[in-house]
Amino acid sequence: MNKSFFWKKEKNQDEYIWRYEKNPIIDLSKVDYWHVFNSAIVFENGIYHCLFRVETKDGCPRLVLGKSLDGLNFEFGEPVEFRNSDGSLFEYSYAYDPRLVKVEGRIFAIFCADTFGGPSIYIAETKDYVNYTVLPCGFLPYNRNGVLIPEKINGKYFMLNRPCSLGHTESGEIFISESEDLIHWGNHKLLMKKFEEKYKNFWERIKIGAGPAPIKTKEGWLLIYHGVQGTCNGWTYSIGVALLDLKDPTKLIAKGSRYLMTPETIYEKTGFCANVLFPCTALSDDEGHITIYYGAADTVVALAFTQVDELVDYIKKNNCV
Ligand code: M1P
Repeated sequence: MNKSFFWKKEKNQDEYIWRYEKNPIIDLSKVDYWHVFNSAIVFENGIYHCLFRVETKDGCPRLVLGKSLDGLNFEFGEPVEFRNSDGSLFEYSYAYDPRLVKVEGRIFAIFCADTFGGPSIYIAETKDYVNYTVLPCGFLPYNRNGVLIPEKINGKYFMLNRPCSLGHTESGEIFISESEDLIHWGNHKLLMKKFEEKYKNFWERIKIGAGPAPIKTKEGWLLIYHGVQGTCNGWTYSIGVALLDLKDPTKLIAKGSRYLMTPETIYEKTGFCANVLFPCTALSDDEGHITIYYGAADTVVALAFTQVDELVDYIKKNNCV
């Protein structure tokens, strides 16, 4: 029998999403990194394969390999040595916020890296979760929060992305772009807006960005994303959910006007960058269980559990589309 990924039903009656009681799952005193947070994980044949977003002790964002048998205790490997298709070393200044997505049997890491003085979206293919070959860059700078829809639709790949500015982007909304070869991207469309006065969704007033690969459900592609609100003490990153049309993911069909989860615990409210929830992974199965791995306060990795039905119900009750 196939082992299932780690998921726990420990919710209170009125909760749509519930945190793992032993969060955070990474003990920074046991790793040689400053922080380990917004990370990508895939569960395959009983093994969790991971690309950790770390900050080294000189403050540089890097992607590091990781592996686990229980989804909680991870073995850290080496920093990823990305290669170009001719075998040469892929040179970049920094890399962060990975997502791992399988599309028709091929495995892709989508991440943000800087090769020309600012961030853009890169795609790298792997067959073993260790060796990664980077495709030619298909997105102009500056762009972040790239994630693929995990299926080709009408022969095309679709990438959610968030054009941005060079620094700590002051504003941003989610676009969707299409490609036949993962290299040439076009037909860019604005998919999802942030705050709109008529909906009073102030929690996402500053900017939004796609999270993990959308999950296929009967109701549509379930998109978990982050939304940012400005305060006197800086920005607060919360988690929201939306549904995209199954046959045409460029169509937003529903979106929650309220956040699903906002920083509440000590490990979310304090850290290197306080009040940040940043989901990069959502494992899901045929029974509708969902385990989200999210970065907390740009410092550690934490887990939250939910179910497809809960999220669809939540979106429908709070829909603002
Ligand atoms: O510090 C909070 C987050 O800021 C950026 O996210 P975004 O581009 O959506 O604003 C990223 O640097 C992210 O890694 C970080 O967690």
